Amino acid sequence: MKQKTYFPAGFPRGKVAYFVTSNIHKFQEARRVLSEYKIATAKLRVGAVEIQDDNLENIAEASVLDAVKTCGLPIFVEDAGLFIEALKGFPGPYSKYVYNTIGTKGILKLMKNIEKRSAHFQSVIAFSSPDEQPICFRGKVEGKISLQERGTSGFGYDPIFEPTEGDGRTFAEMTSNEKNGYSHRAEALRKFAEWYSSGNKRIF
Ligand code: ITT
Repeated sequence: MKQKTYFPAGFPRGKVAYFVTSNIHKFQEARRVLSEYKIATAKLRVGAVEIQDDNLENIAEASVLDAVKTCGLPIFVEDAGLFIEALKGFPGPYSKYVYNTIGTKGILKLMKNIEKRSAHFQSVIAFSSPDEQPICFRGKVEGKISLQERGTSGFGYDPIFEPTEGDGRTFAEMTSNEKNGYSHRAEALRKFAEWYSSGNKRIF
């Protein structure tokens, strides 16, 4: 006799990817992009180490390995940073600390009288499971630091970042869908989604 499977109400059916993050904005961006590939995203909040390193990939790999140990599930994490050319890549891997301390206003002060305003965001997604080594997917978006904060959507440095391929608006002046058309995170997520849905892994 065929066995019936019952799902609790609201339980996502089909392909699910578990995203360990404390950042609701990152989760919402991921949910939209992964849904283009018919993958549902579940947010897990698991304390994971965030080591200090100059390299986003090392940070993402260390965090995914630590989180897998705690939750015993196939999961992914994402580490992102803003790299400003005139500041030799600052804040880069220290983006969260810098955002929480001097914030976007502090960055604009550091950039006062600096004409060369090129910058880019980088994103690294690291996926792992209890019996698999981490695999990483990268994304990058070029742009520049605006002269002042503009816009109210998004999060973090969005009000001061204008993507080069856009129309001059900052990420914070775009809808989430528009940001996903250019962003570092969406690029890394799309690479991850291609791999995840192509049968390279067990799918729950
Ligand atoms: P996790 O729990 O997923 O680690 P987080 O907020 O710590 O979330 P990151 O370490 O990846 O995220 O990012 C560091 C900071 O960089 C983040 O707090 C933001 O201030 C900024 N940042 C990252 N991605 C951004 C984006 O798409 N737009 C604007 N700012 C961003």
